[in-house]
Parts: sequence; structure tokens; C-alpha cells
Amino acid sequence: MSTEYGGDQIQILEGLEAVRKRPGMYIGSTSSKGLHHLVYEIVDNAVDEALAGFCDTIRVTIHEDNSITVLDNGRGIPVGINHKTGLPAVEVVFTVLHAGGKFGGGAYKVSGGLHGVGASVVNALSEWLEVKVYSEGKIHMQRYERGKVIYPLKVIGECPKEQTGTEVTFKPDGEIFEELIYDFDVLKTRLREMAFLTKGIKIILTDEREEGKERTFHYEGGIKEFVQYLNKSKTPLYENIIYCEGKKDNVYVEVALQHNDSYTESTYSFVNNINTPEGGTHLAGFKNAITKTFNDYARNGKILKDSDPNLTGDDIREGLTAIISVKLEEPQFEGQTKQKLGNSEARGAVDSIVSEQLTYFLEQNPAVAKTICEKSVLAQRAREAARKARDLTRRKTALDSTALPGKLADCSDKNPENCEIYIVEGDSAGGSAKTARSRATQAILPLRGKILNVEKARLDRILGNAEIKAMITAFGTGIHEDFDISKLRYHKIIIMTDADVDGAHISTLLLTFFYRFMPELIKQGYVYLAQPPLYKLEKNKKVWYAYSDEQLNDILTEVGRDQNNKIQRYKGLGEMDAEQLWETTMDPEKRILRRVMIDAETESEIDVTFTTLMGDNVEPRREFIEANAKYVKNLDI
Ligand code: TTJ
Repeated sequence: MSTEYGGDQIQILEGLEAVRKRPGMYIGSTSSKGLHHLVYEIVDNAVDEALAGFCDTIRVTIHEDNSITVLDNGRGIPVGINHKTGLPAVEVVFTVLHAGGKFGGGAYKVSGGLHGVGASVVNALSEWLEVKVYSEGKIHMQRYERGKVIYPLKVIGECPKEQTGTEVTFKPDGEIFEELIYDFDVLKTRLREMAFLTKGIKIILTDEREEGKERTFHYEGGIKEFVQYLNKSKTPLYENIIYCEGKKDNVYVEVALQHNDSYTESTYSFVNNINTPEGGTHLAGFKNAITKTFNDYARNGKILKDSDPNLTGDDIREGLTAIISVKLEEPQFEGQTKQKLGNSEARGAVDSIVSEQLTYFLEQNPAVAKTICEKSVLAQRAREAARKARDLTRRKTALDSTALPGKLADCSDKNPENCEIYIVEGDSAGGSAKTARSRATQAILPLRGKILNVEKARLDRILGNAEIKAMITAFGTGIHEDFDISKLRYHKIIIMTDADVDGAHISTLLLTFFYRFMPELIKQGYVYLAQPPLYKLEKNKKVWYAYSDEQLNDILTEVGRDQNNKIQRYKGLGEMDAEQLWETTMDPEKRILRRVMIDAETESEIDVTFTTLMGDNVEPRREFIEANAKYVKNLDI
């Protein structure tokens, strides 16, 4: 192609070159996470068209070569000439940085967090990208390679006049990304979330790498169905999903909620369809509204007597599952990670819409109102009891300098950065670990038997449990609102259990406890799983350890499969003496540790996973395990 480069074109090329030089600045990272962001970035544009009311179906296809097609049935990106640049609007969308918003036409633009950087960023980071626009009976097409225009927009064929839409196919650039393979489950989770957040839209995800692999997400109920989904493994306290919707000060607000009989809160907030794990003004408005509304209701209905103290927000939110979704034109994000909504008008909008509509709902549904109030009063009493128990342990700490649990064999180094604590299943393995450890930096806390399932117990009972108390005091951080990461006494918390089903169960119970009471421990990467060997192989007085069947096979191939090979299958940590335990599982030079990670973006899915695995309902658990054998295994990684 020979086009003359005017000033605009040179600027365009410089813009996209900047994206290729520092991709992390635009999409966060070039890891698998960034790779998947490319898809969300493109899909967001189609969702915007749906929010504007012109599109109801989005197809996402993973091709065999890991290129991606996103197709919508909207109006199609305009193909007419944009006066400022003299280029077709569609070309501007793909070649000019931050062009997205200009064609908004009043639709909500998703421009928070890492999203909203625009289709041009995806284009810059793709080996190639092709766009097809179906409009006015014609198919328009343009191709780019690493952001550069390959030919001017052209008409490649005709289509029925009623067929309109945009189709984008791109292949992420191997020069940019460390990982190029798309994970179906990761896309599935996020696309399902997008479908929940945009009621009525149909999103179809197809994986051409595997015969017949396709999922359709379509929720006429929107976030009401999201709450239902989150509660599917729990027992709701009433049938209705409480739903509030409205618009105030240019903030569109949707809230759905339902209580279940558990003691944990699962509230997720979103701004322009993006999860805000740190909350912000919209969440503050929601909390204020429900605290005020339920207290007013309980006072007026004499459920609370004049002499009773107010219910706290925590009391009312015990066992609550809620989605708060706001959409606004110019979200401002604050805080260290720029994930906390700052717009003050969002606080007022959510507060007034929820207060008004919830008050009306409670008046119309007195039985539901009574159920929630009674649950909150029980929570209030349990909170009082727990506070008394906690005050007691605090007082003990203040008076008694040896307050650390008796079973803990602490390390001598006092710098937490050097220190690790092994949480060990069973007294006998605990004994070996105490002998084996490196005393300066490794502490051992043996746990007896199964630990309490925190999904099924109320706070006062959980805090009364000896094993849980021992962990809380050993870690030093406190829990919930008292949690203080700066007090953490060990920078590695290592769960060491047998490599069998019981061991996996104990690990899951411990992770559930950490996740519910000290989620930052996991989120900030302090929690690890030790990996004991599965086999020991002896030959000619030499010893090998294998941590998987595959590895055993490799070793056998190397040393030969002779008769005199002595292979021992370890059934538990107890079968190893102290020296073996040190060599195979505890020696920082040789051991394998797996770090437990939570991705903030899929947190609601992790929540469902924990409650499905640890909750009361057997049927969803069985279904889940059958459907997700791989996921369950990965949960431990
Ligand atoms: C903007 O306002 C005028 C009519 O067209 C509107 C528009 O741009 N719609 C639109 C964009 N629909 N779909 C897109 C789109 C879809 C994908 C898959 C990718 C991109 C970058 C945009």
C-alpha cells in the first residue's frame, strides 16, 4: 500500500508503537491475564452496544490457532469518514489510542480499571486483526498487522439489509505475550459474569479446539439470577430475591440480594460491569441504606425494643448474598490499586434508591422482613458473645507474655520475613516435623484431627475452637476487621498434609478458614501447600523421591526398570522419619511449595467453589465435582 503519511497517521503509528513498547501500562501484564484481557476489551465494546439497546447476541469463538472472533448483532461500527482524521470511523477505532469513547452516542462506556483502553490497544498487541462491519447490505473489511493498516477499508461482499453487526478476529502477538493459549474456563467465568450483569444479553462461547464445546449465557433476570447462582449451594431464608433499580444523578443503580442460613457475607460490587473488590462509594451507599432501613423497620415494628441497641451492618449482612451494580459515565477510581470507586454521586444514588425501594419491599413482604430481622437479632447476640470471648483472649494476651499456643514450636528468628510456619496434620507428623525443622526460621503447629468447617458454624463457636484459636494467635494478625497484615509473624504459612483424600480435605478446610477470616493472607500470597513425595525409590543404596506418577516414570526410565528396584508408596507423612521429611518436604533448598492464589476478578466464582465444596447441600456438590474434576484439583494449586 502506498499512502502518504500526514501528521495524523504518524501520530497514530507512534501511539500504537508506545503500546507495543510498554504493553503492561495498557493491559496490566503480558501474562495469561493480559492475554485474556484482550478478549474482554473487545467484548466490552459489543456489550456497550447492547447497553445502548441495539444488540442482543454476542458470539465469542476460540479458534484452533488460539485466535479469537467476537461477533455482535449491533449497528456495526460506523464506516463513514470521520472528519477530524479523514479516515473511516472504524479505522479510527482500531488505530487511534483512546478512540472508543468518541463514538459513545450516550451509551455507557466501560472505562475503569484495566478495561476501556480501547480496541486499538488490542490491535497493537495482535499479530494480525481483521474487522468486518455488516451494515446497509454490505460487508466492509479491513486488516491490520501489529497495529499497521494493511489495506484501506473495502467492501468484500453483500449481505441482507437487515443483517447488521461487527465481527472482529485477532491473534495475540507471540512477540508480546508470554502465554498464547486461551483457557476456556477463564473466559467462561468472565463471560458468564458479563451476561449476569447485562440482563437479556445472550453470550455464546465456542471452543473450536474441542469438538462440541460451547456454552450459552443468557439471563433475563440479570443480577437477580446472579444472586440465585451464588446461593445455589446454600439454603436461602426466603424465596424472593430482593431487587432495586433506578437512576439518579446520571448513575444507573441495580441491587439484588437474598439472605441464606450461613454466617458469611458474599457481597460483590461492580462499576460498569467491572468488579470492584475494594468497594468504594457505591458499596458505602448500599451498606448505609440497608443498615438504616432494617433498623427503622425493626424499631417501628417493635422487633427492637427501645432499650435494645441498634443492629450493626454486620448483623444485617450475616448470611447475605448481594450484587451491587452501578453504571456511570465517568467513574473515578481511587486508592493504591485504583479499584475503589470515588464518585460521591454514586453513594447518594445507591443509598436513596435502595432505602426507598427496600422500605417499600419490607412493607409489602412482612414475613420476609421478619425473617431477616430475626436472623439479624440472633447475629447481634452471637456478636456480643463473640466479643466477650475475644475480650477474654485479648486480656489474656495482655497479662500473659507466653500467650502463644502450647503446641506451637516457634522459631527463634524474630524477623517475620525470614520465618515460616508449618501447619501439620496430626501429632505424629508434627513430632517428626519438630525434629526435622530448621529451628531458627521454621515453626511447627501440629493440628489434631479434622478442623472445624467454618462454613457451617457461627462465629462464637468458631472462635471457641482450640485449633482455630491456636492458628489465630500464632499468626498474630487477628481476624476480620481486626486483621492487621503488619502483625503477621511468618511470611510463609505452609499447610502440610498427607497426599491423600483426607489430607486434601483438611487443606480445603484450612483454606476455607483463611479465606473467610483472613482473606488477605491468601490474596497477598502468604499461603502455601507443602508437597510431600508420593514415592521413594531405592537402588544400589541410592535414593530417589518422586512427587507424581509421571516423575516416577521418568526416574525409572533413567535408572532402568530392574527387579531389585525398591519402590515405596507413601500413604502419609507419618511414614517418613524426621530426616526424610526434611529432605523431601521441608528443606528450602529442595522442597516443592505451591502458592495458593486468588484472582480478584473471579472472586465470586471462588466463593461459589468454597460454599459448594463445604456447604450443606449434597446435590450441587456432587454435580460440581462431576463437572469440574479438574477445577477441584486446581483449587489446591
Ligand atoms: C456507535 O454509534 C453509532 C453506531 O454504531 C455504534 C458502534 O460503534 N457500535 C458497535 C461497536 N457495535 N459493536 C461494536 C464493536 C464490536 C466489537 C466486537 C468490537 C468493537 C471494537 C466494536
